[in-house]
Amino acid sequence: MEKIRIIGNALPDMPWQDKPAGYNMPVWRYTENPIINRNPIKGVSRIFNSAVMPYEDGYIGVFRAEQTDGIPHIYLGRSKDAVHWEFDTEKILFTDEKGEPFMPHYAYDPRLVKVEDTYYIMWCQDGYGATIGIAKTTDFKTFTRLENPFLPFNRNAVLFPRKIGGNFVMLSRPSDSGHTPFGDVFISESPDMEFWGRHRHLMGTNTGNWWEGTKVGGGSAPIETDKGWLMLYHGVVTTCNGFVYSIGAAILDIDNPSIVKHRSSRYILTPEEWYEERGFVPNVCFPCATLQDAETGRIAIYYGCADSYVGVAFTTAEELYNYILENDNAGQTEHEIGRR
Ligand code: BMA
Repeated sequence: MEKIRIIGNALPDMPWQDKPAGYNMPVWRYTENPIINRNPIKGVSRIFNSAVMPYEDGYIGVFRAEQTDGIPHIYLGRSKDAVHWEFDTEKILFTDEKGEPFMPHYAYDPRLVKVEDTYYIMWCQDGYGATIGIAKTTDFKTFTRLENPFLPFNRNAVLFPRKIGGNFVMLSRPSDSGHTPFGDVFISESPDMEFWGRHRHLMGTNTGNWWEGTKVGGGSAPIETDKGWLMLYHGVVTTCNGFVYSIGAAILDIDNPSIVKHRSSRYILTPEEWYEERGFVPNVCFPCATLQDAETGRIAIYYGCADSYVGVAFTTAEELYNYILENDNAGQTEHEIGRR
């Protein structure tokens, strides 16, 4: 086994279960999945595609909550153990820089990333079609929306957890305004979280891997390691019965993350359990966050299941890194286009 070290904080009390004996996949599910069931809040039918992180003496999260009027918004949740969650009864109210209400018509698939002392929430919203919204908070009481980073149509914005070369760095997936039958991941930089540029192609669907042949999109915030950024993403294939969303993994160059160093030709998790295969949209595993312990290399993946539930799955940095290396097929085009 090749060694790999997570660069970051220890998180000894994060959720964890050991790999079941004889299990032959690199990621294993929490036995108590799903961790959030239907109708979790009055007026909310389903919570899925949501992001969590450590906060104060526990955990905090931003949750995609499908209201019973059919409109998704982002709700705040808190937890002592990152498994049992208590949710606010009202959606997060975003304001503009002056403190005036500034709500998106709808908001879905949030990610939550801390850079320096500020927490950023990114989501998809309406902006003359699907586009990225972004807000910041330092106290989880006031949430100030920033300028939209990208033009429509775009989804799956994922910020890196630190600046690289002095700039903020964010993944996104240009798309259409419908269910998007295509899509590659791009990477962009900003000196100030307002003006975004140096857009680079990161990874596409041209690998020949059937499970991710339709579209790929960023997932959880990349994890810093001594071997590069460990990136989890979703890969989608179109079957005769619709899309199937699996989870893929790659390693990006630490100083120039537009370079894909290694990418697994095989998914690391695909819909198999009832809560992944059955729901509002069947066959969806959609990663939006991880918790990790730099001491042990343990990783807990938080992923949306069938647009209906939140699930947790476990792995370690070493398991994933070695799986990626064993199955590496980072395409030559990715190396060439990324090398700038
Ligand atoms: C995508 C997004 C996700 C969703 C997925 C499957 O386009 O809307 O929120 O999980 O479709 O329905």
